[in-house]
Amino acid sequence: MAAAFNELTLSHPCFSTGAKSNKGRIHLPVSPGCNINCNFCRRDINSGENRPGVASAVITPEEALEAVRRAVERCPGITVAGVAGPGDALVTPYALETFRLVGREFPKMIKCMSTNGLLLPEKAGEIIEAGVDSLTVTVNAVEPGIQAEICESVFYGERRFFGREGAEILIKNQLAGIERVARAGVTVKINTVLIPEINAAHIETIAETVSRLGAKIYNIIPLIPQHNLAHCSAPGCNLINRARTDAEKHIRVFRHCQRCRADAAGTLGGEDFSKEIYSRAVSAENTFSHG
Ligand code: CLF
Ligand code: SF4
Repeated sequence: MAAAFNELTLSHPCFSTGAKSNKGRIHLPVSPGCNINCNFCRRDINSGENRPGVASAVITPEEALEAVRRAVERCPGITVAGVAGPGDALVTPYALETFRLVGREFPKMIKCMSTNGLLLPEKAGEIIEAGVDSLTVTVNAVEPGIQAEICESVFYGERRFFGREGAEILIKNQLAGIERVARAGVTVKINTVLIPEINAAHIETIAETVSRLGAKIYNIIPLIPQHNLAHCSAPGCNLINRARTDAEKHIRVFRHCQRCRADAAGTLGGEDFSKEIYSRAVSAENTFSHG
């Protein structure tokens, strides 16, 4: 049985809506590939950048289990084992395999998965069966015209779909998948990358839509302009606050996002000890893609 939302607000650092939680998470970088092309995404394997989509290496589910063992020993406050990239968690079977392994050895550990949601409808049963407690879906638009400006193409059913056609498939699958897993009792969080020139006026519509489908909490991640959206601006505090206020009319809003790497370990904003777990040197360049 997945942990209930109220329980997660006390024990999961990305679900606490009030003061910053003193609980921590370890990200297990087991998911190498992705099936969509977000215009702001620049996945990479390196040690120096502090942002989503980056890990020092991709590891196997067995190595991930070993990483959880080391993390719990190093920091007993680690309550969450998360898979957030560097690619999409549902493209390969490794994330779900990892959760099965972790769940057997650490039954109290919260299992947290992040996905773009393209494969959510067909993988929902497996996600529920693997005991995933919290699922983050990155929804950057619910209007195909807006999504087409954010996501260049979608690879689905052995074909690549571009622009509006791909956006329609992605949105349809995200929304159907969110509803299905939320109904099964999995706590759903939504991430939206806030892009001032593209989706800033659309945040309230996204929040209202996902809340209606059962999502419990919403996280607005400010764009770091890079890759094909390098010409866009990083949102300032006023715009971020306005977007949060718009969203909050419909759904609870999480405000402490650290735009984590895919192999982050520790408490949010606290010391990151992933270098001890994954043997890499960290020099925190703060750039970004998704979360
Ligand atoms: Fe990781 Fe994401 Fe789970 Fe948290 S992060 S998979 S929900 S355990 Fe958290 Fe990091 Fe922000 Fe993500 S601060 S990028 S929202
Ligand atoms: Fe894939 Fe996430 Fe990058 Fe988008 S941001 S292309 S979903 S890895």
